[in-house]
Amino acid sequence: MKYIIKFTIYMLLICTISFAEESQALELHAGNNYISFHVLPADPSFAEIFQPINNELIGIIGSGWSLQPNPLDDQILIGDGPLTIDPHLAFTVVVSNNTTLYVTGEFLDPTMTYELAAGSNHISYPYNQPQIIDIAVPDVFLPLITSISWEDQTIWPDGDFSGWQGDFDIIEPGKGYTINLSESVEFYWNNPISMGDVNSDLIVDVLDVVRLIGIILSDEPSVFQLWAGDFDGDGVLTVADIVSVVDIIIG
Ligand SMILES: [Ca+2]
Ligand SMILES: [Ca+2]
Repeated sequence: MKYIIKFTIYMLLICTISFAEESQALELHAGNNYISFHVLPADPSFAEIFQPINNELIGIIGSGWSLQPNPLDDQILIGDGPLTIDPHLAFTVVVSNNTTLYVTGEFLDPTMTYELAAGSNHISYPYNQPQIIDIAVPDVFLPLITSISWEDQTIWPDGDFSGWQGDFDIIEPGKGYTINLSESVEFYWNNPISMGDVNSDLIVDVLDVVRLIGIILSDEPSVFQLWAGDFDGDGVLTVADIVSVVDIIIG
């Protein structure tokens, strides 16, 4: 009997860990907040995602567009902006009071790249882990970058491109960044997550094995999960991939 209870508790624990969606909490302060998402649902509709903070929402401002709540219908937004969130983009959210926006869904594709133009580009930071700027931006891009800004804080590369100067040292999840470039380039942030780290907490351990089992048993894997777990590169998550993660753990 004792073993049955233990087994049941263990299975419940596994289910709780395995089938939870990813989530992101965005703390917004009254006024303008320059943000981006690293978790999005399969259908990332602006109206649906921002509906929980509709009472505080004044507007969403992107590059050349804006959206506002419809005073007659809190299920929709009005304005000339897009209906869905492009995971590459950052934008400004204007709220009347301090509030927290919770989003559930999946981590973004960790290999995503950005087609950036010469001049100003408003881009997301697609990872749930912060990185110091020297690591977050691969060295190859330093000669092309004039500056990177978040809200009123700005940094720029040293004259000899060996490092950074300015107002911040860390690129953080949930923030939006404006990158100013001298020429167009296909940009990417350094990916801080390693293969096997299916839950993206910077450690490969038994929780990743449990998560992987849960995905195999239940879900269609997300792009992130497939990238993190498909060690044999056959396009599906199977027991062979679990064995590879266990190999990493036991060294
Ligand atoms: Ca992990
Ligand atoms: Ca596989």
